[in-house]
Amino acid sequence: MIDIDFESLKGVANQLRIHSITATTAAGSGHPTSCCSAADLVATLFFGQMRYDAKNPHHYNNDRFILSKGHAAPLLYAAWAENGFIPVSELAKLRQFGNDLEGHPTPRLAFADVATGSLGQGLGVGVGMALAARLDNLDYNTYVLMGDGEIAEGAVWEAASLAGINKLNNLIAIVDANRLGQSEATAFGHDIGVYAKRFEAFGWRTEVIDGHDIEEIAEVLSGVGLDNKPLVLIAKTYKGAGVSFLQDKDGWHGKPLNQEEAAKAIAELQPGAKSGIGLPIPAPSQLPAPNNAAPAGYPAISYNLGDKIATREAYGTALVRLGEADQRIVAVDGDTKNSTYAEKFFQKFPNRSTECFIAEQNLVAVAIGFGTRGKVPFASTFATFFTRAADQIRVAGISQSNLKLVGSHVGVSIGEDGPSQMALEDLAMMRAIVGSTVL
Ligand SMILES: Cc1ncc(C[n+]2csc(CCOP(=O)(O)OP(=O)(O)O)c2C)c(N)n1
Repeated sequence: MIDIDFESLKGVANQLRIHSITATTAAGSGHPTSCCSAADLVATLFFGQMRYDAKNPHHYNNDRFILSKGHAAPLLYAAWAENGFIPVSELAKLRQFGNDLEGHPTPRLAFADVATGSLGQGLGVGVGMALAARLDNLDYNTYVLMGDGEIAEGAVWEAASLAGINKLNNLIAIVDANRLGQSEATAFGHDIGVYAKRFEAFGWRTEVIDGHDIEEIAEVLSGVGLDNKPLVLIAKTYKGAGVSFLQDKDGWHGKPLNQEEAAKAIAELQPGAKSGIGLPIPAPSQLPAPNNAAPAGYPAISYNLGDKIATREAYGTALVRLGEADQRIVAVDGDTKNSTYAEKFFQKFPNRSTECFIAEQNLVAVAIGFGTRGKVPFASTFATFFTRAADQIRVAGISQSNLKLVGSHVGVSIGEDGPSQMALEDLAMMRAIVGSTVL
């Protein structure tokens, strides 16, 4: 964290709130109160903590930021306007047909690595990114902002587990614990020690903080990477924070303010607001860029006419051959690698292989994370078990992810094991994915 006076950061946070309210009021829809609760966290991250080139969001060693609670998109857009990447005037086009500033972020925006908004998916993608940073010997950190309602999703805990197992101290989760969900209070409200215990159980270092105290946020963030564990900030916040008639009030989720209400809110926020334009942003360190270039060609594998080779075994052999030619290739598997034959790759290239254990939603999310970092991920398990990750796969389509899913034991081929192991429905599912090719 570089030296930025906390008063400035408080001002920027209010400016982000103003943008979020103004844009959603203009759009006539959106989630302004979900933006307001996280504004102090986002201001501190984007203006002093994260090391990145704001002119080049794709810089290979920029710190990554995943807005897992994608409905707070206006806050993300406001941050990238206040750091100078998009003109502030663009924010007024939020949610307009044909504009890339959609209601939830997608990678059509240079600063969004993945589509978010289907809650619970960001942390798994962050695990993939953090693993990719290690593989490439880069020192960027991956920050994932989640809602407290969101972390009821099981996929979050699949990801938390793998992050703990791999001691990903370059991964930072932030829980914006504003007590409220969409239709009512979250199960644990502001009893946020519950979340700390859960993350601790998964091998994380936990910090329970006041998510509106910029000084405290900055202080705990200055400890990023000092441990051999992933770090989670459980930030106690208030939904609608900063606006007296919204703050901590139920019934305001996903509701824009009308013109009059917006004017009243802005009148409260404006005196303490400050633009972020011109504030110094720490640069990414200059480490060698990874070689993510595609090879000129791939080796052919020939079999003799009449040879009988199981398709899964041929997959394992082919993946190794591809991996020899193309160092972008990484493999992930869900404790089936001796059946899918991904183990051939795991044995040959252990540093490019990740065992994700029996957690298929996370298996797919981790692969997506690798894909965002220029890798070519191959994820394998029994074909039928990919249906568990239907939503991650669907969102990968929206993200235009480079993702190879390899399912073994297709159709009724595993007949003796019974129908629970047979891949039948998955073909229909895969064929519905935008941009997909099914072989
Ligand atoms: C998987 C999924 N289920 C439901 C929704 C609908 N939804 C959008 S926001 C929201 C509440 C989120 O609450 P929280 O995570 O606490 O975020 P907050 O807006 O309070 O910051 C819900 C249920 C969704 N987007 N994704």
